[in-house]
Amino acid sequence: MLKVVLADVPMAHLKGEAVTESPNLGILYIISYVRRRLKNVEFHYLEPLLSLEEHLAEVEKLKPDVYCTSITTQKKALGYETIQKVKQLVPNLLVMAGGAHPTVDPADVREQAEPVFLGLFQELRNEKNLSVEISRRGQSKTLSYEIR
Ligand code: B12
Repeated sequence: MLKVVLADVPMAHLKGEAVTESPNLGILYIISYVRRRLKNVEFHYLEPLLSLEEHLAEVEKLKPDVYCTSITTQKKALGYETIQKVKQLVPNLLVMAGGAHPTVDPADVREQAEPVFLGLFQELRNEKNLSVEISRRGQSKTLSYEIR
């Protein structure tokens, strides 16, 4: 059985606002579409009402094979932070990002993903610090990561 988590960005701090008051329609569409066509896939939906800590605790408990997240541009910083923490928790996890932000700015999402992958390889070689130079739309910058 393939275990798949589809997640909203955890936004417990926005309790009471529209964004935490209903489940993500895009994610529910995906689940109902796939469910009707594929057997042996178990879906778990993580709602926006969870705090980051609750969200991570669910991922740790479920230990999914695939973690999918839906991100808008406005929530991308929290989305990326969540993905990084999820990756640290379950290192072999396949992560997919979709929704409004990856649709309008896929390069930005790739820019976040590539160092994460490189970080995992570096970690395998027991290196403690990682510095990556990224070039995008003619501008370059250096990102530094401490491997924990
Ligand atoms: C309804 C709606 C809301 C509702 C959401 C209701 C709900 N619970 O689902 C509410 C009012 C809560 C809301 C809140 C917000 N929204 Co809104 N919202 C919309 C709206 C009008 C429709 C979205 C929708 O339901 N579409 C139907 C579903 C089926 O499609 P979908 O969500 O796009 O999902 C599909 C794909 O994106 C993809 N997909 C989605 N997630 C994933 C994940 C993976 C892994 C994969 C592979 C694919 C995938 O597959 C889905 C099925 O086909 C859109 C505009 C639009 N016309 O799309 C704006 C829009 C998405 N919202 C937007 C914004 C800015 C916000 C807020 C930041 C507003 C705010 N200041 O609080 C918040 C943030 C929400 C968040 N989760 O971060 C922007 C996003 C812009 C951007 N660049 O990211 C949009 C595009 C409007 C706009 N033009 O500005 N929103």
